[in-house]
Amino acid sequence: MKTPIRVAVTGAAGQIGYSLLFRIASGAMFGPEQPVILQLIEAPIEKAMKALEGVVMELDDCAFPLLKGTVMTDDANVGFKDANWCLLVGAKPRGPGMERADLLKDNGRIFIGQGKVIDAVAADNARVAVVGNPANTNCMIAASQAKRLPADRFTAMVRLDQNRAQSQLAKKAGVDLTAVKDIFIYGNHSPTMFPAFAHATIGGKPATSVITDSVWLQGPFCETVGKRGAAIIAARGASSAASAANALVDHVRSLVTPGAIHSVAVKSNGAYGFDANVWAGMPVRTTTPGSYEVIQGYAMDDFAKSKIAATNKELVDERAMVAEMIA
Ligand code: NAX
Repeated sequence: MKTPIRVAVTGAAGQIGYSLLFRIASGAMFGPEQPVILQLIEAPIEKAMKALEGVVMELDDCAFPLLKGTVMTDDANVGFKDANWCLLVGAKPRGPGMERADLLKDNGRIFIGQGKVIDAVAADNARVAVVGNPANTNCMIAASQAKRLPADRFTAMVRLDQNRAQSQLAKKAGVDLTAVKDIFIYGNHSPTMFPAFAHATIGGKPATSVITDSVWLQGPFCETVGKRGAAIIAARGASSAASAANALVDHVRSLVTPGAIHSVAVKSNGAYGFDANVWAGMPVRTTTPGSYEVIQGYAMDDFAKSKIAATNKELVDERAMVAEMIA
C-alpha cells in the first residue's frame, strides 16, 4: 500500500465540496491505488463547521477503503499542514449590488492569507489548484505570497470550460464526445474566455471542416461556453457544483498523469500574447506527476487574437484592481 497523500480542501462544506470529497475519497482523483487523507477547511462560522461535521459523517458512512483519515478545521495552519495538494474551492460569493473590485479585494484577502500559510506549512511537493472565483486572479494572489514554492505549482481551473466546449462541439457535430479532441480554453474563467475551436479536431479532422458554420463557432458556440455558468444558475437556481467538482477531478487527474494534454490557467510568460505574470488558461502537457509545460506554437488567426486580447485585458484589469495588495 502506498503512503497516503494529504489533500487539503477549502470550502469543504459548500456545494462543490459536497460533490468533490466523495470523488477524491473514492480514488477518482488520484487513482485506485493511492490512499488519501482529507484535510477539510471551512470558514470560522458555526453553521459551516456544523455542516462539515455532517459531511464527514457521510464520508465515514461510505467506508471508502482509500480514505485513511479526515481532519476538520477552521484553522488554515492546521488544514494545510503537510498537504501535498491544496484545493482552494472556498471563496466569498458576490453579494447583491457588490462591485467586482470589492469582490476581488475581499477574496484577495482570503487568498493572500491562504497563500502565505500554504507556503509556510504545506509539503515540499505541494501543488495548489484554485476554483474559488475569480479563480485566475485569486490564484495569482495566492502565488504572490509564496517564497518557498515556485509559481508554477499554483494553477487555476478552466477545465470546466474545456469540458463544456467539448460537449457543445460533439452535440453540434452529432458525434460521440470522445471524437472531439484538443479543444483548449485560453484566458480568464469568465465570459471572456476563448475556446479555441480552430485547433480542435473531430474524428481526427479539423473541427472547422466538420462544423463549417463559422458564424456558429465564432458566435453562439463561444457565448454558450462563456455564459454556461449563468445559464445553469438561471435553470437550477444554484451555480454549477457537480460539474465543477468533476472538472476539478479532471484537472488534478490530468496534472498527475504524464502525457496528458489539457487546459489549465497557469502563470503567463508571454505565450499567446498574454501579459507576463497574469494567470491565463492555455494548453499544457503534463511532464511528470504534478509538473507540466505550456504547449507553444498554436497559430492564432485575427479572430482568435482579438478574443485573446479581450480576455487578457480583463485579467490585466483584475490584476490592477488588487495591485496594492500583492505589491
Ligand atoms: P458555496 O458557497 O456553496 O461554498 C463555498 C464554501 O466556502 C462555503 O461553505 C464557505 O463557508 C466556504 N468558505 C468561504 N470562505 C472560506 C475560507 N476563507 N476558508 C475556507 N472556506 C471558506 O460555493 P460553491 O458552489 O461550492 O462554489 C465555490 C467557489 O467555486 C465559488 O467561488 C464559485 O464561484 C466557484 N466556481 C468556480 C468554477 C470554476 O470553473 N473555476 C465553477 C464553479 C463555481 O462557480
